Amino acid sequence: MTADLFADQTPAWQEPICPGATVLRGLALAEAPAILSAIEDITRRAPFRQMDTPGGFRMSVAMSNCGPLGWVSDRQGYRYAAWDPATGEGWPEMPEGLRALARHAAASAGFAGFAPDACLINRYAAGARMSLHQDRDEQDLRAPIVSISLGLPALFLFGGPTRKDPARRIPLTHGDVVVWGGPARLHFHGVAPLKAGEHPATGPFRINLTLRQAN
Ligand code: MD6
Ligand code: FE
Repeated sequence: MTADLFADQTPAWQEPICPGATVLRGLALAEAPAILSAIEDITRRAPFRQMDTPGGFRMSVAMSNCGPLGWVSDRQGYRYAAWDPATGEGWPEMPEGLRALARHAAASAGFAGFAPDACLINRYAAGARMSLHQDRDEQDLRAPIVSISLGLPALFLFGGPTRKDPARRIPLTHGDVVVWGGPARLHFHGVAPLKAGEHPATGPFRINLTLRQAN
């Protein structure tokens, strides 16, 4: 056998969800300890907080950000902001290793040249969930989103271009990365309520980072 026989095949650790969306199993595993330690520094300066939706609900997921821009939500709406509304300070810097990992993940999934300027950090405790939504607050929808899962496992709900499209349930575990773009960029997605548990790296939490090119 020669390697050429497999040249057009996707490696087993890359699982296509649909055109434009791919799970990269374990791609962040080696860097998970460094990422988690960076998140401790980041969230000392920009603490996790539960934001309010424009509709007046408090989100069950606690959030922070790093990078030039951060995603925020309040009664006024969803947007990207250069300052943390909780502290009035700029968001902590995006770690170079995280930026490089996201760029590598995007390229592996077919999106070369990804240059994230925002990283949303989500922390799920038992019962926390994210209802089906589209990511559409970014300027240039040609850029993909790179999503890194750490800690407790979760069920990622992946639908289609309209809210009523049936959603697939994709288990994501520690170190998995999802890349989302092209024809899937505006597909509805969410996260099922987190099951209680204990993970050696994150204790009772799931941490998800989504890196975006927001501006
Ligand atoms: C989460 N993720 O996994 C929430 N959005 O905690 C997202 O909302 C998301 O994982 C766009 C692309 C990938 C994602
Ligand atoms: Fe999203």
